Amino acid sequence: MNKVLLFNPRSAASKARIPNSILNIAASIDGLYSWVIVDGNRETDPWQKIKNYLETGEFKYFGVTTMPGPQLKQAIPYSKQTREQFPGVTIIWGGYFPSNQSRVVLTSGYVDYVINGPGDKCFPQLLNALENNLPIDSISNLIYYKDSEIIRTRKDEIYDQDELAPLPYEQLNELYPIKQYLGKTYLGTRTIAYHSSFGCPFKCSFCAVVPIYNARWKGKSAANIYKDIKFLKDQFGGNAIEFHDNNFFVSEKRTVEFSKLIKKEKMVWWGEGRIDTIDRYSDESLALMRESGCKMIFFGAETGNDEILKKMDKGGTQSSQEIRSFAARMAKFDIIPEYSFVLGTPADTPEQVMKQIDSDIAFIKEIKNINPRTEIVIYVYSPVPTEGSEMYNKVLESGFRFPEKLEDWISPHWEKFDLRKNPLTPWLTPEMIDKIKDFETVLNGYYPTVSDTRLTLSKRRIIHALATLRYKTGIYRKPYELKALQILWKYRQPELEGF
Ligand code: B12
Ligand code: SF4
Repeated sequence: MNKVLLFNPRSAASKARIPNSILNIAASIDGLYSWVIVDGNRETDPWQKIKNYLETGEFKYFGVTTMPGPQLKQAIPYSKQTREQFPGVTIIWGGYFPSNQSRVVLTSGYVDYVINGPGDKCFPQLLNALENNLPIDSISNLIYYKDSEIIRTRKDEIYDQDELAPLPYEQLNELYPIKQYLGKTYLGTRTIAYHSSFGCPFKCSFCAVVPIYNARWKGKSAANIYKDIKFLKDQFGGNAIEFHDNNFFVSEKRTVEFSKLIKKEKMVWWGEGRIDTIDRYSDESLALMRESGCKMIFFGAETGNDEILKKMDKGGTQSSQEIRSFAARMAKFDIIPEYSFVLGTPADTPEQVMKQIDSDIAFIKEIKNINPRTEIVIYVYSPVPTEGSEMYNKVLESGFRFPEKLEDWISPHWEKFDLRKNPLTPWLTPEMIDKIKDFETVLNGYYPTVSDTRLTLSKRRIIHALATLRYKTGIYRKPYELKALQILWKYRQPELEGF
């Protein structure tokens, strides 16, 4: 039987996390096919390792997961080299990038199939069809080229998460000791990365989750999450959890059940949620969550402008007023709200864009006044192709286009665009980007993030004092003195590196 080589390209400069995307895919074929994982986060020369495996002649399938950004820097050249040096190997890509950018991926000539969204059923079915020369057009969640036409097969509903195969942690541990995946973070000394649900019930117009899951969400039961976490705690010493779900908190019932189970384990945990969803939780639920170890929650606050919130199609009830009052409510329960904002959204005139940036800066400062422990994460708006939305049409009208060749995604300026740090969006002038960045530097100086465990109290005091005048007077321009300190102290940015 032909073997399967699964590859997780490097995604983080340090702190490798459990590679959940590729591990889920390994689970889907475990017991059916022999597989190995090459984790780019754990290899100094992943290509050499891939090549060694392929040279055995035993591997016929090369499966690659990739999100936009730095993972493409290995996904693209290694797939290309595989095609050139091992033309008999079938190359299959999955994950957020190929699902949302399938055309550019398939026209590269070195990716044969794209898995569109969850691969749990589609991947084993595709391998079975290829192994046995069966037709593939009835397999769901697949995108491929046929007679110079892109074929997208039907999309399955999200699967019942409790019915999926268990994650093969033990096999992973043989390839890469799991202990080394449990890194030191703000949450604990051995932090587990766990993904407990797929999709999201909302349809924000800028979000890459929407085209894939179309406002659907399904989560594992609290009992099953607990079972995995307990295993990772007992076997490998995990003592904190970061949930990587797009929206962990959709079901209050599930959150409460999980909190009750995890409480006795004394583990600190973190996840991503919606302000309006969690604001509907009862006081008892919030108190229980905190008691059970929930120390911080990440929220997409996005902006203080109600008009723009509407355009972003946040759905639900999120308003600027709720963003404010919720920051205060979280303080009562001692849960740190980590609010992310998206600055630089398109508008009709440059003056309006700039005015909006100014008003978001003022809003962020207001939130900090209401609850100074609120952690602020700032992104510069960069569009994802959620076709048909008002925002997306505006982006196209402004002349914006995505790259047409796969390799262009790893050119230096597009890479920055992926990181949402320096988008090539026509409505943003360098002056606007500078204003956002300079404010971010001053804000991070005045309120250093608690999630940077390397920043000592004295360093915090020094940078806070240095930033005070700028923060209070609103003179953010060219804060070189703060930038120098941040570089010197390797100030970390949660938006790029996670915890
Ligand atoms: C963890 C994570 C990170 C970590 C990476 C950790 C690691 N693995 O080492 C860090 C913090 C470094 C990171 C950074 C970034 N990330 Co990130 N990240 C995630 C997150 C939260 C979880 C990924 C995960 O493990 N999912 C769990 C698995 C099980 O789900 P999955 O990946 O969807 O896999 C399923 C299918 O997609 C498919 N599949 C996936 N891969 C493959 C491969 C094969 C062969 C097959 C057959 C199928 C298949 O089958 C799987 C099982 O059903 C996702 C959001 C999310 N909830 O998924 C964002 C997400 C993928 N990240 C995103 C982005 C944009 C980034 C950044 C580029 C920018 C940023 N500021 O966030 C940076 C830079 C990336 C980099 N350095 O390369 C976006 C992608 C959006 C888009 N436009 O496509 C997401 C969706 C977050 C979001 N909602 O905006 N990220
Ligand atoms: S709530 Fe979050 S995950 Fe859900 S659609 Fe909006 S941005 Fe995406």
